[in-house]
Amino acid sequence: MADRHPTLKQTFADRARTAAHPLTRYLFRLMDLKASNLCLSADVTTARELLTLADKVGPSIVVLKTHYDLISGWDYNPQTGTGAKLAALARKHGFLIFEDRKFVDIGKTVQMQYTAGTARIIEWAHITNANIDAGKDMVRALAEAATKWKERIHYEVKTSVTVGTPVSDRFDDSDAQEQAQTRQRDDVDGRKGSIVSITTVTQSFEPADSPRLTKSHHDQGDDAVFPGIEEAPMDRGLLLLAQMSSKGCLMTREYTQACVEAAREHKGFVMGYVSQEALNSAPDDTFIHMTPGCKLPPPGEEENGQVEGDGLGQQYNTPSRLITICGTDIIIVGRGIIEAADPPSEAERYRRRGWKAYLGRLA
Ligand code: BMP
Repeated sequence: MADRHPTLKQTFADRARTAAHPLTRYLFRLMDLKASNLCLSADVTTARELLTLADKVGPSIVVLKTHYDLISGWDYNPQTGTGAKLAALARKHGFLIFEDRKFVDIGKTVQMQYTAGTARIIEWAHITNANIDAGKDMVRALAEAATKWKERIHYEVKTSVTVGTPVSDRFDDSDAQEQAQTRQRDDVDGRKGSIVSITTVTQSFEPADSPRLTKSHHDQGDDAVFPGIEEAPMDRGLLLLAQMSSKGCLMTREYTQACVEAAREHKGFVMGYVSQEALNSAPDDTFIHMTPGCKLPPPGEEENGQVEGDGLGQQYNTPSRLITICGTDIIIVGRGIIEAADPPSEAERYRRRGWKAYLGRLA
């Protein structure tokens, strides 16, 4: 861990003022507002379970992490499907959606996987992540795809097919040349042109988290917006998978360092890391860290006790260790919450422990 980096002693409210990425600034504000540094890894198997869990646990979390490809019955409709419904729940409860897609491929392929295909991840997930084993150009590729997407969602494609004399107030400056040509033709003919046809094709692209989309979920009561903060900005963010929690992970120090360099090169898109420790080391590093492999011993037992792995390579640390010693900002918890008898109250237990550890770190 980058010992004594100033961000380790800063409040989330302070970091909300200094973080480079707009979505990170928003997330820190959300954390401060909800007194939560908890991300739920919603690794359930059906869309129905996912939406129910998100609704029930939503009040305790600031990030909901998905693996859309392990969900059966995922509805791909961009307006009314599972992504749009999750986006509505995210607005209602005040959390961001993080699709744990771990992109790793050449730039062109990851662009397509991110923005197109069946899932259109960029439409509903505020955050996604990448393994940069393929080289850091793919981070630039994803950043460019996100920029294009953001431009496109406010963009209206207008195709105007005109013959004759256009009515001037229907056209903007870009049509001035065409109008001039029409006037020239009028002069040559010595007679007035007439409008034969004006066809305007308007295609609107609506973001999945547009307030207007919530209208389709009125029947579910999910059109509310979490009080105390505005809706999340339209920016999309990337986390770099810099270190993993699994036993025998092959990510070397050099690989992790390459992630740090790629993050610094793309501050406008990279929010931070999925890592096992804080990686901010340069004075102006303002990245956020999210850490999986987190579990509490059962209620009543010592929090700092050892928690066994899952027998399939997953290793666990307690919230206290990850936040206080390793310096992470957000703990990612899956089975620790999902498999509890009462997931919402177990999520609250994790939220309280996580927040206490954060306050302890500040002190
Ligand atoms: P659980 O808390 O149930 O072990 O789940 C951890 C979640 O975090 C899983 O979704 C897994 O894919 C993810 N994850 C991880 O466990 N370790 C990593 O290093 C990176 C991950 O994304």
